[in-house]
Formats: sequence, structure tokens, C-alpha cells
Amino acid sequence: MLAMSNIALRSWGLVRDIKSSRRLAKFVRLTLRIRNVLQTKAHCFQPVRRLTTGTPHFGKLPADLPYVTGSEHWKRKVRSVFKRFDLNTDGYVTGEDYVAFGKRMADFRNLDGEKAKQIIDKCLHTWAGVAGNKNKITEDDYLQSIHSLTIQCCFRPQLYHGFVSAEFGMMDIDGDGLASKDEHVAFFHGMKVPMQFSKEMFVEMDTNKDGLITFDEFAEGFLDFWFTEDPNNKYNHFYGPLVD
Ligand SMILES: [Ca+2]
Ligand SMILES: [Ca+2]
Repeated sequence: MLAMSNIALRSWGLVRDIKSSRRLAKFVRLTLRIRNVLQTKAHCFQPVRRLTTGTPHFGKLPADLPYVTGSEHWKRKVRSVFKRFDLNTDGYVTGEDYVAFGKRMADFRNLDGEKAKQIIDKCLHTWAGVAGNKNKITEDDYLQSIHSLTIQCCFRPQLYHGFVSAEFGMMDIDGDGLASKDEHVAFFHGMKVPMQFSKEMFVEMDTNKDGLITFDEFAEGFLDFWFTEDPNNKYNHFYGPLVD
């Protein structure tokens, strides 16, 4: 699983050549809709069973999600995430920011030693997938790279094994396959988002109202945040309130 995640994360890679992605995107834009029709769900759907507590059941599959036009609202969401993870507010997202994010989560849960290290390691694992061979990412790079990736047909089927799993893994601090309210608060605290916003988003994400967030529920919110452009989507605050 880890190897699969690493492969998928590298392929998500915000680090890859943006110019190449743009050239590819011109071709992909023409073929994406055709491919989405031709792809069966069985081909696209590769659930991360280790992270689920029952039969995986996603409301939407990555290939079902609409083409991302890159609207102003969508850009605002992406810029908001960038600012959340630029914890030292120096204008770059770096490994240092992800370490700080992990430390903030560990401190919030009063964890130190090996347990804190495990959290930070998971954050650095996610950073490695984001960064690839770069050591820092600007806001514009982040925006352009993510948009290029969202319109690549080969990227969507890999999502569950890559970024969704990695981000859920960061939130699921104790690794039991579920995100509790406390873990969600810690995740928001890691990004310097006040607790009240965690409570509001948790209610939205916990669709079966059992007080826990499954991988399925997390994935639904994640996919809606990154692949939809509705200003009224209930997951717009998936990473806290949007910045101006
Ligand atoms: Ca930074
Ligand atoms: Ca957990």
C-alpha cells in the first residue's frame, strides 16, 4: 500500500514540469470526456480497503466529477489551501511548513516522542508527494500545477491510492481508519484554523451522523472540494474558511 501511495503521490506531483503538463492538458482536454464515458467504474475504482471500516461506497468516483474550468471560486479555494499550509507565511510551502503542521497536531494532542514523530513522518510523506524534486512551492506554481493535474484523465483513477489516502492518513492520527472529532480539530489546529470551523465541517462530513469520519466520507468532501466549482458546495470549507 505504501509503495502504491508513493507511486501515486509522485504522479500527482506538483513537482512535475508545469509546461509539460500544459501541453499535455491541451490534448487531454479533448479526450477527457470521451475517456470518462468509455471508462467503466470497475476500471477506475480502486478503494483503499485498509482505510475503510466496511464495504467502500463512494457517492462519486473521480472520473464522474466535472471538468475543472479554473473559475475564480475554484482558484480561491486552492489559494486558501496554499495559505493554510504556508504556516510560516513566507510565501512558499515547504517541508518545514509540513513539519510545523505535524508538530502543531502532535502538540494539540499532547503527543511527543515516537508518537509525534509518526505524525510528522506522515506529513512529510504527503509533502514528498506534493513537492517531488522541489524544495519549495509558490502560490502560482501550486495553483497552476493542481489545475493541470485535475484535467489529466490518468490522474483521477490514482487519487484514492495517492492524495486522498495521504491526507486522510494525516488526519487519522491514531491510524484506526477513522477520523474522530478530536483528530479533525487537531488537523484544523495544525493549519491554524479555529476549532469552531472544525465543528461545522465535521457535521457536514459525517454524513451518517455516527460521530466519526470514515475514509468514504472524507473522500467525498475531498473530491467535492478539489473537483467542483459551486460557490454553495457544502465542502467549500473543507480546509477551513476561504481566504480573500
Ligand atoms: Ca512557508
Ligand atoms: Ca482515528
